Amino acid sequence: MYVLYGFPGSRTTRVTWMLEEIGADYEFVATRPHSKIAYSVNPSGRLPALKVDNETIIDSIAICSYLADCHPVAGFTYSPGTIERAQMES
Ligand SMILES: N[C@@H](CCC(=O)N[C@@H](CS)C(=O)NCC(=O)O)C(=O)O
Repeated sequence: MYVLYGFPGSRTTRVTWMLEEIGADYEFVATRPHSKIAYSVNPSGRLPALKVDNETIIDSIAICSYLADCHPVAGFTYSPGTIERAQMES
């Protein structure tokens, strides 16, 4: 299960949208940047952050790319090493 840390009306929405689109099971922890909770998942206190098991991913685009790779059936990315992947990231 994923745990998303962030707040509505911010870059967190990119990740919320992605999680909903791929149909992932996730918990949402609503918190503001630089809160005690925010610093517990990111030393810079910035959000969003996604906890995956005991690891944390920061940066909304890095998180969405990771989710797209982990859920290929959802069709949000192409396989690494393909021309389509390179063109998508261009
Ligand atoms: N590139 C990061 C930027 C993260 C970011 O700056 N988030 C804002 C909220 S939308 C924040 O935490 N601001 C507080 C700060 O910059 O100190 C991402 O896309 O997740």
